[in-house]
Amino acid sequence: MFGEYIEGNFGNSIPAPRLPFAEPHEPSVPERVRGERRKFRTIWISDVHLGTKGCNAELLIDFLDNVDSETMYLVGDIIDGWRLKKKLYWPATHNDIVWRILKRAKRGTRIVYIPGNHDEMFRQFSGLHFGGVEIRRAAVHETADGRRLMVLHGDEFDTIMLAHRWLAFVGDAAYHAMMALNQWVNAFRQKLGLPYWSLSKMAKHKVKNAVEFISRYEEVVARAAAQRGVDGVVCGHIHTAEHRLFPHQGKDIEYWNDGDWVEGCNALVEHEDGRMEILHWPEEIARREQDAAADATFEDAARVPEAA
Ligand SMILES: [Mn+2]
Repeated sequence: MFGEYIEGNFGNSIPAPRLPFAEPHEPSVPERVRGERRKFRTIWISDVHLGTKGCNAELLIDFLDNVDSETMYLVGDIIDGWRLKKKLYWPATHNDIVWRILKRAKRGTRIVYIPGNHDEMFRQFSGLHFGGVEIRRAAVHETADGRRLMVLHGDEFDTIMLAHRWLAFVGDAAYHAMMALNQWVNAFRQKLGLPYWSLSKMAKHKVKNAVEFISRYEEVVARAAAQRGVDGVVCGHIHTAEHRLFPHQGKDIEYWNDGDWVEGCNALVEHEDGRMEILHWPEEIARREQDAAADATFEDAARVPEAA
């Protein structure tokens, strides 16, 4: 399904265009250096939605200033072109994020940008490099322990999901038709002196809430990965960080969603040994602050005997 995007020659390289917001000389929020950055083999982030008020730029700046990796995947919906087309909203902090990403590329991090549906205007540049950022339609990532993971934004499955929704709707219409038929049949049965016959069990199939939708989406994406013969998939798009395993022909297909920077503020990381983990950044900040407070208390306690 994505073969034409994944394989092929991506060796082209042309100079970066001068976008109005790209690469200012200094960011408005200076880079913070708190000792060593947490180093990972790989980092995946997506659904940042720069150019919208929903984007949690401050938390993402904090994240970028505290972590480092050999490779970083930007898994789509980084810039919200849809919203920007309607109204230009571009605060300095959003510029700071672009600055930090380009700076990482310069420092030697391999950056792979896989545009999503909100930044689909960059999809036309697939296969090209801009300022050290490689633009791809999809990618296959190999983990340190040799697992092959398909990386894509995930809107590719919207049509399939819409078909599911249409099927659900047809099911719904059929259900209502059967309920009408049920009434008619029962009126007839009553005349013949037969007992009431119910279709109430059908109601069980009428589950169409968000949880069901997300669960089905995860399954559809994992199945597509299984069909491509890879060990798993990393995507974004539905703003729900998650790790699930789907059994397929005697092995488990990994489903990873790196979440978003609108609500959850999550990132997916791969450690040096190939182990993967979803980071919930607000929790990481809380832990860091607790540790700092504990250290301060310890230092205070250590000072007491000297003072006495
Ligand atoms: Mn999307």
